[in-house]
Amino acid sequence: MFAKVLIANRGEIAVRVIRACRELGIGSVAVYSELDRHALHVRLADEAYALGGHTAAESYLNTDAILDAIEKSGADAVHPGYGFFSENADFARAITERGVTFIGPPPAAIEVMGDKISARDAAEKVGVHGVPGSAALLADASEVVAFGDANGWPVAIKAAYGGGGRGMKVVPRADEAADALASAQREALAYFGRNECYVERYLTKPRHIEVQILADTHGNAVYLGTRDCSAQRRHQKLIEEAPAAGIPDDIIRQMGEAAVAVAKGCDYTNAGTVEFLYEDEGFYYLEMNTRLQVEHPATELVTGVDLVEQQLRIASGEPLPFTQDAIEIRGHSIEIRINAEDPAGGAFLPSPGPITALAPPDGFGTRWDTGYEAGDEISQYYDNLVGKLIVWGRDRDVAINRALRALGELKIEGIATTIPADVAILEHTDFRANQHSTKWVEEVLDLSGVSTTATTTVDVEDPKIKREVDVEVNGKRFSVAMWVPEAAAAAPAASGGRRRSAGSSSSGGASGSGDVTVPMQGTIVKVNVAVGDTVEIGDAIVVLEAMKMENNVTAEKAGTVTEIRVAEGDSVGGGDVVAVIA
Ligand code: MV4
Repeated sequence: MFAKVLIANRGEIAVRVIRACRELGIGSVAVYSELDRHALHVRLADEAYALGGHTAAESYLNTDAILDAIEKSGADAVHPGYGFFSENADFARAITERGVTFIGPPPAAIEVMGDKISARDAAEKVGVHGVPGSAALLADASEVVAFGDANGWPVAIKAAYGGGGRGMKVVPRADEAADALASAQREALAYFGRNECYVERYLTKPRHIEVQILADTHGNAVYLGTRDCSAQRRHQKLIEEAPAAGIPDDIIRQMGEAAVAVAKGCDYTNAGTVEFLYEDEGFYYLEMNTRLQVEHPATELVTGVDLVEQQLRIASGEPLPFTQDAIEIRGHSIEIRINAEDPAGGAFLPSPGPITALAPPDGFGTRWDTGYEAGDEISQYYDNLVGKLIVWGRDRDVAINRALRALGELKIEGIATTIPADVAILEHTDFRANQHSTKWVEEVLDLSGVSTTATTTVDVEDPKIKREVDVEVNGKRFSVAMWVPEAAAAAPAASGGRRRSAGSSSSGGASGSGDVTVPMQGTIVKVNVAVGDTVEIGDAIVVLEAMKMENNVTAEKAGTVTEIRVAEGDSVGGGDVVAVIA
């Protein structure tokens, strides 16, 4: 087993890995950006090293700074968490070359699954199929028409080299095929640099089901049941559950065996997830995620398997301690993601800022995974996941009731959160009846009037709080405890300039800023408006892709668009003004 693991990540997942290391007697090494100097993962780790920088690119994605921290700490393995370097084969190779273990799959497996065409081929090779479609790339719209006439409408045109949610066009009828193909090819070229597209049947009410797998370096691989992640909007998951409910046992077994076959087919090791679409007792391979996922605790609660412990054991060469027949799914779990976003009637406006109060829920079957405590700040520069509430119940109804009970206890002040939207989903009869699909949150769930107003109460008495003051010696952090007035402790970092994004704080006001700013660095993938357009509060002005997710950047003010400062494909930094509304 490793002596010391460096966690190349931040927030709740860094905390999750540090805890697993501690339980196994492994030393933990945190790394941190300027903004995270006092973050919970830094406070909990045995050692911590500064990366410098504010944005993800300057810190957690700075290969040289991370390699330097590995060297200084003497860590013998690196856990990448999710996001950042977790699916970066070059990073995995770079550390492996230095004799340090990457706690994840082999780089070659990351590469196979990182490309949509090779990932599909890898699954086909072992008899696991995607949605039925034409194998060939499309040369002409007549091929779309022929496919639809032969297999039924609607059909979906997808970008061959695409990924995420982009580039898919739904074609309801033959006479829309030509326009749809042209549009899909244009988008594919703009997003992915290649215009090749293919066609497949369009599933109108699919569920997003994923299978967790573990594979060791001795040729053993198992599946640990399913998760249903259908409750999502714009490809951001809101609530996940395990197991996926209402799927016949024999189909669950077939999906599990298919997932294991895909993993074995690409010589996969460590933890991974195979994603499927499920409709009418059919399941169709989508892709494989070659990392530990945000929603992994849902699986842990119904299997009793500590997935991070198994990741560490597998990476250090141990064989899996159980076989497939020993894995039993007990009861039901639900994970609720709590993000620093105001649901704002469905707009989901980012709400970074200091957390002034945080009281986590507790009780039977209740788990709270977070990277923050009261007094910490949610930065606009990183993913705004505040924490995950994961509950277990003996069945799905019990778990839903427990989730609602625990959400009622959870108190978060200072920032707006997605809790009201999570409650709206859990309370909805469609969700309770397991009638929802991947389109349900966006097309059926009514979030009008659902919003949190950010509470910005500051304690007037200004009590003294414990504050750790850091000293860095050669970039290594040492901390000293001090009792200081809260206001001083909460003072923001001096540098940085643009600190607050529009759309983040002053929630709900009728006269928000006319400057439309992006909340974090990323790429503009869509500009929805033109100069002269009239917009309402909450209208999506541009779509920003950041950390593999698409985010609507919305108007804070109603009026006329007088300026657009970006084009599709532009890179932007957190706080940049992308449009002006007068
Ligand atoms: C589909 C589909 C229906 N039919 N393919 C969207 C993202 C991409 N990775 C796959 N996606 C879909 N492909 C066919 N033939 C519906 C979706 C889809 C979806 C899939 C998974 C999770 C959420 C989704 C939300 C909307 C659409």
